[in-house]
Amino acid sequence: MARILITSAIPYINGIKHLGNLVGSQLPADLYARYMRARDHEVLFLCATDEHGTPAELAAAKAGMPVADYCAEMHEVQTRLSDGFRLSFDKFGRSSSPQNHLLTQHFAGKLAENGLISEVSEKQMYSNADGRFLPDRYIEGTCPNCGYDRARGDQCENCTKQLDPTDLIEPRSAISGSTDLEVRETKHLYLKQRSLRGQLSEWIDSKTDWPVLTTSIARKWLNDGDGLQDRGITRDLDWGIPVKKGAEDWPGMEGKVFYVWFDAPIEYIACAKEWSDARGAPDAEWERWWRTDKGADDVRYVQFMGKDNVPFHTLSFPATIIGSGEPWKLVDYIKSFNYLNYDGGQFSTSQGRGVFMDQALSILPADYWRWWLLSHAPENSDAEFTWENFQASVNKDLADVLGNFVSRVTKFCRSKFGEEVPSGGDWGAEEDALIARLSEGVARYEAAMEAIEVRKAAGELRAIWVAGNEYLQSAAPWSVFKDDPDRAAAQVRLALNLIRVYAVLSAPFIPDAAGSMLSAMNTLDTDWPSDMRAALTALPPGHAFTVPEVLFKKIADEEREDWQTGFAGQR
Ligand code: B3M
Ligand code: ZN
Repeated sequence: MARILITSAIPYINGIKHLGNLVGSQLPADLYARYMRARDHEVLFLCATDEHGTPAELAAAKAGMPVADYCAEMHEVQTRLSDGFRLSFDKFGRSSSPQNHLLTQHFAGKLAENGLISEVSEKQMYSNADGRFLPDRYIEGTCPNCGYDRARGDQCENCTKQLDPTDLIEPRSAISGSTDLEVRETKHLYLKQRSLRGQLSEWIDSKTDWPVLTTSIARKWLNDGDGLQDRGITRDLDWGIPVKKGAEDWPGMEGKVFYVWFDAPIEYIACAKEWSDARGAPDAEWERWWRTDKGADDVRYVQFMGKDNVPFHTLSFPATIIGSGEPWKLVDYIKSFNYLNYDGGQFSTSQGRGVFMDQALSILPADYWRWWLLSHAPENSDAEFTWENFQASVNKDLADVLGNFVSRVTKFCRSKFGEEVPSGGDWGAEEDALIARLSEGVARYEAAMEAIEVRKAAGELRAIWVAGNEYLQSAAPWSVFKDDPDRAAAQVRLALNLIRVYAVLSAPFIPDAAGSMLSAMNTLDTDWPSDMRAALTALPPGHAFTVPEVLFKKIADEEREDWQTGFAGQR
């Protein structure tokens, strides 16, 4: 039995996530966590909301709420939706937690002690009307390049030119619209990542088994242009983790907070402490997952994220960990994803384009979405959600293949033998062939899951479902029954047992349907079918079962068309 620490990138607090966000980190992380638990490994699966930075401030302002209240409310909303999608986090924490405040300040203190922090004076726009410094994207004005009058201080959206706020003609505050701006001196902390370049590069080079998507992004940032840059880790904002050196004040840093990307990954650690603190457990509980001097050297740590988050996880966060000089666990494997597009364009939170988590659950149960998203995960390239494809997969894979198998077998048995596993008859060559095929299929499924090849795993699982259907079709107990009821009983006995096996194998993808299958089969036996022949005798003759409700209903054309038009506009 191994110990596996799993984290998903922590979603921003500013609103409900869309299905593209979900499939890029949380959902595949959940698949892996559920699979590893099913294989009897000890798993700690963590996620949280990412609550600091300008997006949180802006969203709170838009909602007309104090930012702390806004975050508390949105954390509840996101918790409810993760539960709805059956994301099986051991802890869904908050980057604004007291645990993260202390730990982030602790890391900053250690980095400073190790000479890895420099203080840099910068000139930044200050808004007298707003009484605050304005981050680049809070400043708007006219683009000097194309004349667009709503260019932002970091970039012109119209001509894509990268800008400095001082380039803008007639700059104004994006918060109040005030033009009463002045340039003021302000001091910020920089993490000297450049001096860690050698160590980071060696570490990345040692990761020969990582997906190319992950390592190519890391190498690009290590080697491109001037290479790894030192990175500003503080901001002039109100909301965030106050800049301190461990428990001590940091002279000159009063009123400043850490940059959101500095504290967000540290939340992976703080979240483990939130998890053990919530149960009143001692620190040793979470430290055995995170401190290599306290047992975490046997932990395998796997992170899940979208490709845009890779630089922060391959360079910035490791720089924090390595630079601290303390024995914290470094990630062992990073699984990253491309983007999921929506019906000929991109999913977009700001434009409300696509299907969002709350909307998805309001039209269909979680398993339908889980199955489609995971079986179409954007692994080797970007993928696209279309309603036609969604309808086709649900109807074919879930309703026609898996659902139909369960319903045919249980109904047939009820009508001929009653609602218990029938006795009599023997298995022959056909069953031997099926058992061999299933065993090979399960071996391939396991290999894909171990390698976190999500689409491939879905394909192998589907093939295992198909094998059962094909067996049933050719064994045809409904015809055999007339001349040889004993033989039909042996076939049905196998098929009923196969429902339990399907529930166990499918649970990581479709946990609710798996639960319904197990309860219809009236069993709590979730043993992994490592020996297929034995697994197919787990429910003995005489074992009672019930015919379940329809597991998956088909999506009708009219329904699909309604959703298609309903979701065409903005949210
Ligand atoms: N919140 C970005 C995102 O949700 C960011 C991830 C943080 S992971 C430490 O894509
Ligand atoms: Zn422009």
